[in-house]
Amino acid sequence: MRITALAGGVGGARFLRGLLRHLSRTTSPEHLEHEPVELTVIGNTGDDITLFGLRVCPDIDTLLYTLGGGIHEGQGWGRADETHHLAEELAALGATPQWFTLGDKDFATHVFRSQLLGQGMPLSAVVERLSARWGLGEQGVTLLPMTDTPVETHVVVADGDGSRAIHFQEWWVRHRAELPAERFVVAGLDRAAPAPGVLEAIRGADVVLLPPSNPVVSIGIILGVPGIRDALRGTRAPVVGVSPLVGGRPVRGHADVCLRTIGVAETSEAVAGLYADFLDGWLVDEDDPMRPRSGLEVVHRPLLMSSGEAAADLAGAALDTALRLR
Ligand code: GDP
Ligand code: FO1
Ligand code: CA
Repeated sequence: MRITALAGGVGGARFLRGLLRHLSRTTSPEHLEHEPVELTVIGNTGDDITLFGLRVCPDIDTLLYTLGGGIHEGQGWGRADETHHLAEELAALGATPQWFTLGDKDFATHVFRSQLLGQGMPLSAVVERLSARWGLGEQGVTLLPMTDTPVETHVVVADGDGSRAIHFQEWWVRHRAELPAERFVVAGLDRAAPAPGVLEAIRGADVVLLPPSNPVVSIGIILGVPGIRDALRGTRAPVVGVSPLVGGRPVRGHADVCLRTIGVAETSEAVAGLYADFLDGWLVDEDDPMRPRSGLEVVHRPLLMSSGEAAADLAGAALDTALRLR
């Protein structure tokens, strides 16, 4: 069975780790339900940023570290058991920025990636090398960046009488999304080509899953890569998503601010509306007021991934919904 998922960082990674956990428990000898699964993950690269001359891909790295067992569980991003000698020395030198924390082990990823990119290797090939480091292949997982074209999400913020654009990470991390945002501008997106294998993974999938990733700056950016949305509309696979909102609020992060910025209500129903042209099934929280509608199966489930088991249950419910709709 070929499963394809679109994913941002922490929400996407925890859901997909839950999916792998669900699959391993249902393919144990006593539950031989599923045929072997090939999971292809299409990761957001709009969050990418160049810092200290190094290319940093936060969402891709969060996926690698989470699925590979090296993530800092408390933060949800970065490496477990980190030290910060390099960042401390950079700060002592007066290097900027100092609002983005990079640990020593994490730095090694960025040095390696930047070295290979500098030699002319496309990002997708670099991600393949990093995936080998984290044992993704052994788990049946192929991680693809949405595109090899450098793309960067910027936020246009009010500034006195005018406005200026800052990098998404500066808005999100430094300003905690508290600087009033006018709009998002994604540099390079209109000319970006899907990375090799991306469209094939959507068109050839048996099931497509949308984890509860940020609908604006994670999933929304992936959908903006020319060709990806059309592939989702055209695939024969059922497309099933999970709402990132519980009680009208994101479980973590600032998806509510992102939705307000693009003029979309902070409800699961409105988020489903962003995917209306290809979405077949939608998981919302048990207490969510959203009701079934024609053309969309709405499934109420506990939506909090409060443990590995809860994440596996949620991913299992999304997969079962998709298999029912096949
Ligand atoms: P990011 O790139 O690190 O921001 O991660 P994603 O874009 O993949 O996911 C962020 C979204 O995941 C946020 O909008 C959260 O509301 C959502 N999220 C995080 N944890 C949970 C959870 O346990 N359940 C659900 N339903 N959504 C979650
Ligand atoms: N998020 C933060 O809130 N503060 C940080 O200092 C920070 C550093 C960081 C370093 C590497 C990495 O892969 C991710 C990092 N993140 C940090 C997470 C992050 O970039 C954002 O949460 C997401 O991109 C927002 O979607
Ligand atoms: Ca992100």
